Amino acid sequence: MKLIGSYTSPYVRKISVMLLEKGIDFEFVNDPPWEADSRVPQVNPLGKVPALVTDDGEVFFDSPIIAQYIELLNVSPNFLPVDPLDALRVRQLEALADGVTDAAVALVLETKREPGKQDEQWIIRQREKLNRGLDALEKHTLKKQFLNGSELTLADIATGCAIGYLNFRKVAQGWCVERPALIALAERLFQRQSFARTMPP
Ligand SMILES: N[C@@H](CCC(=O)N[C@@H](CS)C(=O)NCC(=O)O)C(=O)O
Repeated sequence: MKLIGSYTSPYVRKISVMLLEKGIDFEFVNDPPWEADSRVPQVNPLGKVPALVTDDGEVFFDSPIIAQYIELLNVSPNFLPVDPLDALRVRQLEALADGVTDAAVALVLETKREPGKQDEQWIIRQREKLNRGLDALEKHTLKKQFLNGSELTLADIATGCAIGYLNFRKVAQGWCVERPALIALAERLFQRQSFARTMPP
């Protein structure tokens, strides 16, 4: 299978980490979607990465759908609980972590605009989402090794990628203040080979 993405995308990293953790072979195709000659729109009409192309040529996007496809391959370790409602709860936390990433990406894009053209209200709104999202993740992580207990799940992988992106883009430098459980989780995750090998350049 081919994973089309860029080295800096936190959503692509989420999928790379899953594949590496499971030991699934894949070809990484570096195709940053912001480049004028990007071929991503030919694969994903939305022009976004990640996109996954299976060996049969079927295409899946976006990252939660790709994650579900990878889980369907039944390669251990599983990153979703067997019980459907428990699995949905993990997916809810994945959506929360992805939402933190969405707010961080929006902040990065907005603050790249000339100072006079930046929308202050929009920036405040994204910061609020980011902070509320991190607070909720902190609450879920408290007194646990991982978000769902003692097993690594998709929720942890998405959270690690969200925090990794905050660190990489320095978009919320104080994210760790009063969030000790998230700091411990991030340290635990970043020690894993899958996270070390997918650090943004
Ligand atoms: N919800 C999507 C978000 C994907 C996304 O926004 N990727 C960014 C890269 S970090 C992208 O491709 N942006 C290009 C664009 O929006 O045109 C997912 O989880 O896959």
